[in-house]
Amino acid sequence: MTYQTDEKPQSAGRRNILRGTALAGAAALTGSMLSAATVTRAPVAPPRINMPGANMLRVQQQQIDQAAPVDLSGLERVKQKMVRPPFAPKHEQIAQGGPKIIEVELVVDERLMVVDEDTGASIWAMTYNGSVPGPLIIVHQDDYIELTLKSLGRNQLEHNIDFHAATGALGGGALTHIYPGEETVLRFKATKPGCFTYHCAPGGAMIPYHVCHGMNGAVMVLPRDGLKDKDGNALPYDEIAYIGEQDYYLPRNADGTYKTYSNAGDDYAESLEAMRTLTPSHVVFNGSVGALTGTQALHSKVGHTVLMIHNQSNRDSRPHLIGGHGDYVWETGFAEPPLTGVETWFVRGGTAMAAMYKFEQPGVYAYVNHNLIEAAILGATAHFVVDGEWNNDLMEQIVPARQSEA
Ligand SMILES: [Cu+2]
Repeated sequence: MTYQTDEKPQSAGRRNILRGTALAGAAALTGSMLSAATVTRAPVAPPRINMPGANMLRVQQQQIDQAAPVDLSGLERVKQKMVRPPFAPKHEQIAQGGPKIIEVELVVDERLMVVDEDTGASIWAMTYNGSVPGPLIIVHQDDYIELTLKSLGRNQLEHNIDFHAATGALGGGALTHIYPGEETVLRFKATKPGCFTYHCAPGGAMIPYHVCHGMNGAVMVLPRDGLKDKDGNALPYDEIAYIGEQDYYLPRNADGTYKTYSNAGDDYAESLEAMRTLTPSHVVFNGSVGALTGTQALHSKVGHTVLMIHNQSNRDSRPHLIGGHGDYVWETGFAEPPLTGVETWFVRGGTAMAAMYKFEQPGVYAYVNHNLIEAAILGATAHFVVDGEWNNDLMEQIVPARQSEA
């Protein structure tokens, strides 16, 4: 793959229209967001709470060392090129042939990102391939995912990856710890069909710290014969919208402005203090306020079916497509028939899930977290701009606004 480290940081295109003037009174920071002074980093040692003990890990390592070898030499290998969200990698909806080994590469990149242009809020994000969320991986049930995980030499912290689609060894988290400048390769079999989150999980409080700095993404494991309704009819889609919802807990100064830091990891103590409130400063889609609105809105057309994949690695959410519906919704994987005709669906924190909708009317649709405080004030809004012909049978304005006699 061609991972570029010199891409511009992600930033919001323009204001999210649902937010109105909510932040008009907030102090706007302009110019450099970085302090010019070089700050000496305090050592960041992960607390060892909630970690498996050394003895437990030794036993697991013995089990792994004694395992019988497996021969997968007969399987076809396919490289899957990762692409930036909200886009999906090239894939077949119905598997051709038998199970394959799908090779993917994720590069850990700690980078300064703008969270909200209006306030200057920023974060030293911890990313897979430079984006929040990390790239979407798509395979079919019983395929193998062979991941090369690399960490850029200029990074500061230890990272790994826990795949909820995987079986054993903390989702691979126990086998993928790497330091800056290192790489590791993990293979796992995708035995369960559905959408699954993945996230960094280096241990203890570092787990939520990394996840709340953007280090999460999704894998979609399609049934080999594609998506189906409850009667077994095929449910193909025309496009995928991959939406990663991210809750940030950004430390503030006494005057309410957001703090800035010189290096990844420098915000550790203050971030943990903010995270303990369980009250996010921002809840955004795809890394920043407005990342999927305005010039960066999602596009579709009447008659097109979109599969919306929603990832939330840390917190519950409740997406709603304003003016549309979830024709088919898979909240808990593809093994069960989908819910149908859903108004607002549910994303269990620590989950990726999928909702399918065929657009019937043109115009602008807001895709929101229907905790509307989170949508309109904290940032969780995306827009679909849909081309096509208006259908007066579905909706017609009979009387435009006029002076009432009442
Ligand atoms: Cu990490």
